[in-house]
Amino acid sequence: STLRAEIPVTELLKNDPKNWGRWGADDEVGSLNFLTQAEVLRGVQAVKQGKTFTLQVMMGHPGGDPVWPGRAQPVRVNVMDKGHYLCGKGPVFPGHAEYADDMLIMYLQGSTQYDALGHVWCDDQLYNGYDARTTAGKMTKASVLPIAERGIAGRGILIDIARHRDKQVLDRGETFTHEDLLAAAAKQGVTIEKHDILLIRTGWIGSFYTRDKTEFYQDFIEPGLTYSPELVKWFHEMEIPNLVTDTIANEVTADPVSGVVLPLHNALMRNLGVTFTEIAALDALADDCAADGQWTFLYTAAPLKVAGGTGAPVNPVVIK
Ligand code: UVW
Repeated sequence: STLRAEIPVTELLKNDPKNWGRWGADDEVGSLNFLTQAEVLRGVQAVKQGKTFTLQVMMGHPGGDPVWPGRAQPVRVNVMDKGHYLCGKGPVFPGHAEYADDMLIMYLQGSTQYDALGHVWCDDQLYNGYDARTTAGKMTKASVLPIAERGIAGRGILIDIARHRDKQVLDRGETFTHEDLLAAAAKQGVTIEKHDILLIRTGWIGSFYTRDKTEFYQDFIEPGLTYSPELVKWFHEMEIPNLVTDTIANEVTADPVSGVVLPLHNALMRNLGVTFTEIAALDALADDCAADGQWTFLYTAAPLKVAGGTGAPVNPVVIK
């Protein structure tokens, strides 16, 4: 099967750089450390028009909610509504105010989300060398909480690979590299700068809502970035703090060459501490950028503060 790795991921990545220890033995936010005050101001300088965009996919979309196979879609449950009052079961307050309540049951990666740096690992070690046993029960190292408490702000840049290839959406398993990102950026008339928050549009998530779901999830292969030592070196040298894509896993799910599944989760997230934002809604932003030619902006995100969480839902806000 295409999902059977022939070599261990650690063997594949053995010569790749790591940022472990770069920000101290206790660091849990990794490459977000690159987003200094000066970088936030560089992001603010990218604001030219005052247009705002939100990047979370809708939860409870009539076309379904895209999730990694095996995870359930978010479920919103009404707990209290007018019906309870009509049945005489609603709480009666002095003055007769009534209210509605509901709750959400979801995987923390079941919508647009930030992954904790310890979300994926290999060789029993998480980002910064933390022992993988610290994930037992709840994450006590490299959970999403330090990322959520820090918040994310900086200059964002959108690279529209689908547009670059004159497509609405990339094909299943279609790959691209950092060289393709650079070529697309050149066509867009922008330059990816050091410390940019990198947003990549493939059209994949936008296509989910109207597609047959069996077809969408077939073999669970997405389009995406592919692993290579050169790509990892580029992310390392560019000091990219945050990778945001409109796919479920931010990379082509299984490396077509080695068969290893999720090598970039290990090469970028675990080894370099690059934070991953997945399942982002980028179509409206991309349409607007294509229309006005402005592909850079202030990107901000505040994932939910989930203690011990392996990830957290988020609704990033972009200001152009
Ligand atoms: C896995 O890597 C399993 O999930 P995600 O795509 O949410 O990071």
